[in-house]
Amino acid sequence: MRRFDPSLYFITDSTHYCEEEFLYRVEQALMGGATLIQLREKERTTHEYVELAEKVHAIAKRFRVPLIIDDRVDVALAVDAEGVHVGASDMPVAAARKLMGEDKIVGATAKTVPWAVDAYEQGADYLGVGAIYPTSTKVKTVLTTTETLRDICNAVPIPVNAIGGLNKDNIDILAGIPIAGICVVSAIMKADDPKQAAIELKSQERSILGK
Ligand code: TZP
Ligand code: MG
Repeated sequence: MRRFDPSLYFITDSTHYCEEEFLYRVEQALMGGATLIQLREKERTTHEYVELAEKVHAIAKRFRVPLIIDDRVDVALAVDAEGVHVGASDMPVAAARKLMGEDKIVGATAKTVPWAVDAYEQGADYLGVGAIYPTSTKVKTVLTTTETLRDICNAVPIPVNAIGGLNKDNIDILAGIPIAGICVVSAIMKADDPKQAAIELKSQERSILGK
């Protein structure tokens, strides 16, 4: 069975960091208590993606945190990552599941209830729903209301995470919505102290969401 804790899902963005600084930030985020990590690379060659994934995987394993690879089933399989995350323009969830097998984590993006139900029925293990707030992270996305987020949580039996512009000072908007956790990029990646940022996010999440 694919077991994982989605409560503080840290999604990386290596843009603007040299590899040493990037890997240091990844390690700090995990030290601060990130429970799941996604390597998200849009600009790298396949060769570079695999090499970086191997390095991130080695760090994540030390913390026993599952590594999810964004978009690329081939990269996930190449490094034996714990999972893959697919969006609307990536491989369909059912195809990703078929290739990844039953023991790996397959996550999907969903912005509507029908889309969420479809992803669940195709075999998704969790959903990322957003953007809740505008985001400065390089992404093609539209805003999702908290009403839709709540409806999606109630429509599928798998963990649903909120994503998009979330930080410790604004996640109170999620209070009372039965999400499983939050996904953040900038709030950790761009923090002066990524470890402290993760610690504070977790503590804020605990007080607001009871997670
Ligand atoms: N999908 C929807 S919003 C987003 C993704 C990948 C980016 C979230 O980044 P940030 O920096 O936490 O707003
Ligand atoms: Mg994608």
